[in-house]
Amino acid sequence: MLKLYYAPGACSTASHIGLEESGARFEGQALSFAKSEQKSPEYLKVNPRGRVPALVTDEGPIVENTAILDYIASVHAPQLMPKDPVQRARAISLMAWFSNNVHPAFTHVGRPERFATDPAVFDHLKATGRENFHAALKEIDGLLAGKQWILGDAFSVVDGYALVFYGWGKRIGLPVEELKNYTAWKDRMLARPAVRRVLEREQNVLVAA
Ligand SMILES: N[C@@H](CCC(=O)N[C@@H](CS)C(=O)NCC(=O)O)C(=O)O
Repeated sequence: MLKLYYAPGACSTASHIGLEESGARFEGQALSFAKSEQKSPEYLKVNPRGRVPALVTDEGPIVENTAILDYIASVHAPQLMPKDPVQRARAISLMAWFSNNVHPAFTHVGRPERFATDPAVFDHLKATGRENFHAALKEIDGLLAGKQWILGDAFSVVDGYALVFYGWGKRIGLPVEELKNYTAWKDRMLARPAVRRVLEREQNVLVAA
């Protein structure tokens, strides 16, 4: 059976939602960052980089949300990725941007020490990261204009990935409610039973009382 390693509220929520939406049977294993479980010798055997998510398959682990989500769709739920090669490339392109730009912008806010050794510049890195992250959320809001789901009419694994950033924006106090398309789409996401199950399991900020 598939086993997903995740940390509640982390970017691994993207893969968690993709799996839950796919209907595939899987075991979820939550790791605690507070206890540094992602750096435990056992977990480093699964992902030597000490990051989540990791999806363990019969053929070994797969890491990186983009790869995990494409794998989930190709093996368990083809309806969750476009079939047309150009549309599929655009879906992967969007996930690559999430992973390479949007996520690292947020990392500057929480972990500036990853980007500079001089503590004197940490506040500057945090402020720049916050600005860049907010700009990315606005870009996602624009991408959602006139669309039901992030790729258009069909829900896909990319939607779960986009939800992570809305929650992170809320967590750091950005005015996410001002992003009208993103907020209306977030409400459509929360109306999906599989998405809700994952957010409740992870006690995500988007469903917290
Ligand atoms: N590009 C990777 C990012 C993985 C990543 O950085 N995960 C973070 C959580 S959002 C993590 O595991 N952090 C633990 C740590 O930095 O110690 C992906 O999309 O899977």
